[in-house]
Amino acid sequence: CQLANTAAGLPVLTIHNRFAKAEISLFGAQVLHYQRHDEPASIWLSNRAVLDGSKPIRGGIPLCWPWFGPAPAHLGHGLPSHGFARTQRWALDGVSDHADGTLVHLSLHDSDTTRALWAHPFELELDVLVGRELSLVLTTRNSGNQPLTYRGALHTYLAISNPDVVRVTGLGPAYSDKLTGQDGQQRDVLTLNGPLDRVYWQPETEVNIWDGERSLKVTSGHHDSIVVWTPWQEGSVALADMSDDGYLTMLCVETAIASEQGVTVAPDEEHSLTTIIV
Ligand code: TA6
Repeated sequence: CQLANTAAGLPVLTIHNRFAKAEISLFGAQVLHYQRHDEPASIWLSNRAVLDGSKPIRGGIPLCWPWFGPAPAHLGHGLPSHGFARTQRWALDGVSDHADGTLVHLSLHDSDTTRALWAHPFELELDVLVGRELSLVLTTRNSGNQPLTYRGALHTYLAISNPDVVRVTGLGPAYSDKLTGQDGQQRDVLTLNGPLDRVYWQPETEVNIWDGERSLKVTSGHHDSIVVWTPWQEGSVALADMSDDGYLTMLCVETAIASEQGVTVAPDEEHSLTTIIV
């Protein structure tokens, strides 16, 4: 593995082992790339992603934490969407080789910067295993003396070949549609034919994304929902860091804690949110 700065100055760890190749940015502890040998990439990165640390990176697996979407109103105004974990510089604590792949350990602790946005003391750890599977474990440890409530997501941008052929199964019936503000029931498999931004509340542990010849599987743990998002054409055009046809090759399937109550972690306790992509 190798740690080097990109041309724009972003510190990126490259892992190349007998299973796969992966890239992880220390800015945001964000997986940017994952590709098993002799297979197309599983993870999508925008060809217009801003890679200089000045804004969140479009694509890969952004870590949304300690809130999902807009900040809860009681925290005040002007806070960044999807929290601040994705725009902090994380520490690289270790890289080790194992029978099933390369394990990368990253961490982020509260600092003056984070406490200005959110008062809680915390220790956040991300373990990424790069093997036949890509596995992420995001552990929230409450290092303060008050209960800590958080929400978040492993906001995975999956690479797809063509949205017209994509079928998603395992999402369960009940969803909230963020575009219409309505709740709905998924009757069948999910197909894509326009912008979609939904929170599925009763997903199965495994969500399968059938993409013509290929399929991807997202296995989640300790979440309360799966979020599915595609901006479609109008959304891609509106995003400066996505090309106008970006929606043709990506679909977000996110292991999330999106409920209003979130997860509350007692002092000295921890909670881990997990996703495995294969
Ligand atoms: O997870 C879906 C979502 O919350 C959408 O509402 C959409 O805005 C997307 O994430 C991207 O958010 P971002 O802040 O990265 O532009």
